[in-house]
Amino acid sequence: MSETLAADRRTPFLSKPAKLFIDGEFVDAADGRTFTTVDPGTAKPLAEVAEASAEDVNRAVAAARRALEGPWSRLSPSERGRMIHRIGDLLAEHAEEFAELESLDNGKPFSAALGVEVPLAADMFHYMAGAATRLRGATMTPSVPYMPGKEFHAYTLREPVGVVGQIIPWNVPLLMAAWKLAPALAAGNTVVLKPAEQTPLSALRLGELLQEAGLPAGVVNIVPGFGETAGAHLAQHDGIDKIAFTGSTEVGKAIVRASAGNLKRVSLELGGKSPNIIFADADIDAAIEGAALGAFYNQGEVCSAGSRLYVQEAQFDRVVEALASYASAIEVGYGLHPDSQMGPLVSKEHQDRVGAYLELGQECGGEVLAGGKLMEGPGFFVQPSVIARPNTDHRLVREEIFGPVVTALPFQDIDDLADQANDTVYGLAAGIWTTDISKAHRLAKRLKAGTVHVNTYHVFAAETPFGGYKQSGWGREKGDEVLDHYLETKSVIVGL
Ligand code: TXE
Repeated sequence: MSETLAADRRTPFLSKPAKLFIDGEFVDAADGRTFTTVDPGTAKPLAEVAEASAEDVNRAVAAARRALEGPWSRLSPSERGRMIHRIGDLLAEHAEEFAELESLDNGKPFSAALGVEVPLAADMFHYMAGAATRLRGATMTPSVPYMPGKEFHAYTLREPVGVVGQIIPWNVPLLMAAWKLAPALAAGNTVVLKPAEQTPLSALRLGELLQEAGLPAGVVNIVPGFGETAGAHLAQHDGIDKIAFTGSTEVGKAIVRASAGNLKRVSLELGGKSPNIIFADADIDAAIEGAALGAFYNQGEVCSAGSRLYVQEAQFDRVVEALASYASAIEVGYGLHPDSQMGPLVSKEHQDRVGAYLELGQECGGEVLAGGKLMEGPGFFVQPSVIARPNTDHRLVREEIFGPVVTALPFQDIDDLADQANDTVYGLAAGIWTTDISKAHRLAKRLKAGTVHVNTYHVFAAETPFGGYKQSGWGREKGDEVLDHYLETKSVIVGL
């Protein structure tokens, strides 16, 4: 696990102080405080970052309010759309630099950031640029029974919700920023964005690109800081009209409580424990690849990870043995090392959390077929792990682990499977592998999940709405649905 990429090849962004981005300027925290982020591949300090306090959040909210009522509201939708498109272009132009920052800050392989996440982030801005000019209301001819003989014409206006607070996690930091910012801007809102304390760097570098794209000062403000301070203050702030959150279900519930003060609008994208289901009639080799991708992409630190694998009994042994071999062959290493296929987990704290789950592997009633242990440091590495036939009510099967750990269970038929697959408090995603089209569609309908993949997994295109049933959240990100979270509807009724 040698560390590569010499310091002199690193982005110059890392040699500058990482400051808050408020009202179009990079500034120190009001109280001068900073915090240290850690490179999870080496456990060494990576950057010193200004730490937003409540006072800084207040400044950011005030700047966003001024921008909302100022030049931003006077731009035409097409001018706004062009700026958003330009952000996508700039991201694509700086793809390598962003991939490097993501890898250093989060630990993920550079190749995944460069090949998957930065392009998806750029795409999200490109897609939403078009949405800015497609925000449409409707027209109606109301019938009013208590005003006989009167005629009316009515129409709806779609207007920005206002000042939006956005709180994002550390697993795919840049993409989460893009999923949040692009629709909010397309709909004409202004934003205060709080990146996760573990991974603030790509959002701050994105702040520079926002300036370069010509976004007026205060339209987007970026306030790195901690959840209990900056995040909690944003969630309860009376100056915030809407809060969008991605993170744990537990904190999602805290956001709902905190938002009650001014009844701000809330959208939540929370945890998951998604079933990936392989029928005996599937293209088994493709399904094994899909099971591995679903379980191990991004070290398993994906809310929609296919962390519960269900395989029809006749193919169970073949699939889990192949998956175990796949897991054992994964090259786990430093994110910037060209051979690395899986990086470290994001932090020591998270490695300990996943390690505690792995210890349960011995007492879950099943068999650990691959991995099952933490790896030697200094970084926060974990073995990709496959656990076959655990007890179905064991914590390993029921709780979100958010690491490279998959449980595999057999099933007999579609009825037994649908019940097992839906037996969870979550409902974010699912996968179905079969060559029987009717079975795929029938099951897709029965699964209680916001995204169902058929003969594929982890497709995150900008067009498809993403979000959860049950405790996986409220509302949808991406697609056209996300715009509803960022727009109010006003009915205008005219007596003729
Ligand atoms: O998440 P948190 P953590 C799940 C996953 C993981 C677990 C814990 O299971 O193991 O959550 O991770 C901010 N008010 N997911 O503790 O705390 C915080 O600063 C306002 C799933 O890192 O939810 C960060 O910006 N904000 C998930 C963001 O919330 C608060 C992605 C997420 O952190 C806050 C991440 C508060 N009181 C973890 N407390 C997914 N759905 O993708 C924290 N934050």
